[in-house]
Amino acid sequence: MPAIVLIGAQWGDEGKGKVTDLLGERVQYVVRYQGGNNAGHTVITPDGEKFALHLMPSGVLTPGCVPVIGNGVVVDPKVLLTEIEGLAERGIDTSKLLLSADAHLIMPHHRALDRVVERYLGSARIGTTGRGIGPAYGDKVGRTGIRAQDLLDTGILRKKLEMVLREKNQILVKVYNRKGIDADAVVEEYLGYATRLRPYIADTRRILAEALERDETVLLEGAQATLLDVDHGTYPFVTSSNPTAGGACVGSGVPPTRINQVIGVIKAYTTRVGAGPFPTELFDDNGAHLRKVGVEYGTTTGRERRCGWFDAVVGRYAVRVNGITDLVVTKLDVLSGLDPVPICVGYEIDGERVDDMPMTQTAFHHARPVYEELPGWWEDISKARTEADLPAAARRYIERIEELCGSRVSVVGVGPGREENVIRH
Ligand code: 2SA
Ligand code: GDP
Ligand code: MG
Repeated sequence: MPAIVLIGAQWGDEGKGKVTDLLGERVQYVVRYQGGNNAGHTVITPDGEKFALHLMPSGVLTPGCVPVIGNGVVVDPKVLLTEIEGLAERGIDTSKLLLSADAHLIMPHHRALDRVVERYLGSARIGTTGRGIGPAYGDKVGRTGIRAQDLLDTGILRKKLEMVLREKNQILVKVYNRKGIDADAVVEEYLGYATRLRPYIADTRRILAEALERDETVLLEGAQATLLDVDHGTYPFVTSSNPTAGGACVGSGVPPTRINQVIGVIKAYTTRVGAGPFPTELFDDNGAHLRKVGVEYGTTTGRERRCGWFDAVVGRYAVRVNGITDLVVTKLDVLSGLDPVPICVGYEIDGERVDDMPMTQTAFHHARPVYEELPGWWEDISKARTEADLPAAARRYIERIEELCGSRVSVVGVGPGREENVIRH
């Protein structure tokens, strides 16, 4: 009966992969509903094996769980096939994967445009992952996209591609002085992928509806995060999809009335990769500590992540916009040895104290954090499994996050491993 949504509450890389994997045994389906291979979800299995998943839902690592790539995802077929092969080589069963016939495909012109537009933007660039995500969603909304189902019909694939390339090649050649893309070569390449992807292409909307009718549990796994949402994030420094809980319905076809839990994954501090405003960003030794101890480097691109203190304004906003019922605070262990630990409780914007996300982008660019200092702790907390195992200062830190964000904290991550958690509720 129930569907559970799991989302990132900040700017991404909160540890969604780990939490999805943790829930794996309680759910029958794990569905990606937006984004593409810009995502990097890390899962470490109990025997210490590390997996970095990009398109494959994190549930693939749980035997018995069906991984689903929903209609809202943009799929680079070559990347998906490489990921399937890589997992199979490591003994993971990928045969149950379902790929929505309505999912849009990332085409060579999307990747080319993503990279060239970023260069053209210069200092105004977004800092995208260069995977073609924005241009693919652009074509989807512009109704010139090519979908997984088009791989099943050579005539349609060729017709659609030729039509879209007539325009995109003009842009690549005339605006950006790049080489045009040859439609014949792309059709040939994609027909090769079609043969291999055909067994996975399915009517996932119907399959999920039937699963819910059978009282099975469906987990809708978000990629990126609330502040990267194209509608609710720090536009234009966002991704081109809707990672927020509302996007889970659109990107999977699961109706809102089926959702009975929204889990928000939030880091005990903040990171951001790519450009855009970040009020609590640190440029000092504390920032270096967070990056080093938290190993804050992009899972997909290897880029250094920007690091800063916990921002409760962002946390409160995420609780509100997603309707979060439970927070999972990850990486509390990374804060050990920092004393005091500041939390941003509000902003000062042009001389005024503000407790909520401001209405305009300009105001957010002017936001200066107002900090409250909490006492730190020095102990290694990675072996803690119950609240009583945590030092008093660490317990207080979590309670303060609950108070400031307005949601209970159900689980606290104290290490990257599946079992490295303090369960509170
Ligand atoms: P895009 O490529 O069009 O989605 O980029 C637009 C913005 O979205 C950000 N973005 C991300 N932020 C955090 N993590 C992401 N996944 C990877 C990871 C990132 C990596 O898990 O570490 O490896 O660099 C992700 N994907 C997109 C991006 O930085 C832009 O700010
Ligand atoms: P995602 O995109 O939200 O799935 O997050 P990423 O996988 O990109 O980045 C999160 C990183 O933090 C990964 O390397 C995880 O293994 C790691 N991680 C997750 N939870 C914890 C935790 O509680 N403590 C520590 N130290 N690392 C964690
Ligand atoms: Mg990530």
